[in-house]
Amino acid sequence: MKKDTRLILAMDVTDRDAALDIAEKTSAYLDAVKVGYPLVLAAGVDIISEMARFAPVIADFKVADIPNTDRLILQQAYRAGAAAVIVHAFTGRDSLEACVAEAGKWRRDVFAVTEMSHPGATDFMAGPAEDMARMAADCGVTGVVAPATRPGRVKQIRNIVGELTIISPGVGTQGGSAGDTIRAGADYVIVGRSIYQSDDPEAGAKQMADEISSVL
Ligand code: NUP
Repeated sequence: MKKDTRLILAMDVTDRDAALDIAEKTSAYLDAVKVGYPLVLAAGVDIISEMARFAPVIADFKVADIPNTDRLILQQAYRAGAAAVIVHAFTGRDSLEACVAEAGKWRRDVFAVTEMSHPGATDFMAGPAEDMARMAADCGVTGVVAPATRPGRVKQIRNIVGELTIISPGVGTQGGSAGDTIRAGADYVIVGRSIYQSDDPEAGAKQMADEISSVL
């Protein structure tokens, strides 16, 4: 994944043509586009290769199963053209190792979720998040997902994962700031609604990319 604008667009748009149109218009400002269940369930798995014409695709499937099922899911995501897949870390070491092994076979990336960005993440996930980050780094993931809504936590997770890539959702609509998140140690911010729901997604993406570059 290139490290240019450090902006990843979360494309949770459920209309295939609208999603492709927004991807085309914003691609100059994106290092990657993230697709998840909303778009893939609406448009079919081929949307991954269609999106990949505009930017590398991160498949946000938050994979959380036994090792064999995880492996089969990652295989399908990579076969469909995903450059990276997001998986959960809470399922434990054997599941995560299976994901890392599958990613290695395809020479693609895999990111593990540590602590999520929404308020409910503090109910259960925040407690073991640092242990999950440590385990994920030890298993050999490409990087981790850490919450832009809590830059202090991004900083703590950065201290644990060293040079690994941190991608951070929660900027914009969820309340996080792109500048604060990058300053806290994230490599990329993930932004969805505040770009794709704006009247001018291209201008929104440019503005976000400019905000990021102003703190680099
Ligand atoms: O902790 C997470 N928080 C989060 O928002 C992990 C995620 N993968 N996401 C995803 O990032 C979420 O599912 C959505 O696709 C995107 C954020 O979108 P938005 O809040 O900017 O619209």
